[in-house]
Amino acid sequence: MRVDLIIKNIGKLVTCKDLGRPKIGKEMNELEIIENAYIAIRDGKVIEIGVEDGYKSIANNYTKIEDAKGLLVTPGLIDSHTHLVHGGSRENEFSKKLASVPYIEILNEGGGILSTVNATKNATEQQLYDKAKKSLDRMLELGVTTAESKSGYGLELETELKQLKVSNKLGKEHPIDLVHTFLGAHAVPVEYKTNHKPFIDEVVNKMMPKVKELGLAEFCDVFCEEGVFTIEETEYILSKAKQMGYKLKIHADEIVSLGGAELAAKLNCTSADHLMAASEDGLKMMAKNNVIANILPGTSFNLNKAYANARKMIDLNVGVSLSSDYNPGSCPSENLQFVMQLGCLGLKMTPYEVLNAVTINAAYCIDRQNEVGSIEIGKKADFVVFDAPNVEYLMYHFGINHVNQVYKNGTLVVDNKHVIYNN
Ligand code: IZC
Ligand code: ZN
Repeated sequence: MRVDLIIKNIGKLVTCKDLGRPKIGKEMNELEIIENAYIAIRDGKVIEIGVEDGYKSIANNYTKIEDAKGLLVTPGLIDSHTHLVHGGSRENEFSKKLASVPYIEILNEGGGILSTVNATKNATEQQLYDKAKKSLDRMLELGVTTAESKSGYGLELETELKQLKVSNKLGKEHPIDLVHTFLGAHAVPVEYKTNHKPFIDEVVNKMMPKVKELGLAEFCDVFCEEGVFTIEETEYILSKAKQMGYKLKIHADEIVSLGGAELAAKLNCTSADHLMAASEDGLKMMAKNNVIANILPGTSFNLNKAYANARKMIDLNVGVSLSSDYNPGSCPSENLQFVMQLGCLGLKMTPYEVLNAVTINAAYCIDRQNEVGSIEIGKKADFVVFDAPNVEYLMYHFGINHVNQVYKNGTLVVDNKHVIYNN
């Protein structure tokens, strides 16, 4: 048997084992942890997991053997909600934000998302690529090996396509695998403020078919919020998207309780994201229809808002995932480890729940559960060696990067905390 690589001497191997569906309820607080483990890899995939020196019987002269030095190994982390590709930044709005001017008010004055739309329109493809690549390198150094990436800073065909092309190119060229989402209904351009209909028609009749035809996005998402898109508008856009073959997501009940959770259940969305203001009925409907609750506590932290009620979601058997929401407005940080720490400190989730939420449940959130999210035979050899003695330590010792090494498809891409892949 040919074995390309063996990682031996893993102090604690946390597999985040796939149950064949998202983890819910008490399952979220369960982790399989194998002590003194090794992983064997061939062609970028895991082919064997064992303990102690069992690897000696499968290693041969061609097998590379690496030593994890007794440290903690987890699946590569998955960031299942990002606004990765965009021009510019919004620190010019920071003082307003600190003076408690609401996020939606800044947007309605033509700032916020609309200012990033301008910066994205004015940026070349190369500029967008270089900026997003820098963010991806940071994510990789923090242990992320798969991420979702949304458009939504064009609000017209040409710029939406530009963003999605950059995203797709990065997905092919960067070690982090990307899953692409069309978010044409991210804000209403100023000229359509009093009449959304012609803009929605552009999104549905012009942008969605073209993006689909070019194969640039597999999910469609809408920012459903008071002052942005209503429940009825969101339902219309996403129903059309479903007919065109998109899988669905909603920015739901972030600031105002509009019934986004209920709509996500009705449309069988893969996930509903944010949910700080979601109703209990909506959450129950999500549980029934297997919609993942994708919580973004970095945004609550940054906007100084209440955290989503993760404990209730877990009690109601909703599958919970966590992600960064990395974007230039409400969460200008790529740091998923900080989000994990907020998962404990802000959402009151346990460290085990948090780890399941950024691995296997995050994989379900972007429909990649067959490839990633757990360390198991047949899945991609994506994993992180943390300079930590156990899972709890990752969330307890906050504000620093615990990563030592990152492996993507069985290749070492981060060593000593820095990217080392060739590009
Ligand atoms: O650029 O503000 N919430 N969309 C919805 C965002 C945040 C991104 C942004
Ligand atoms: Zn978002």
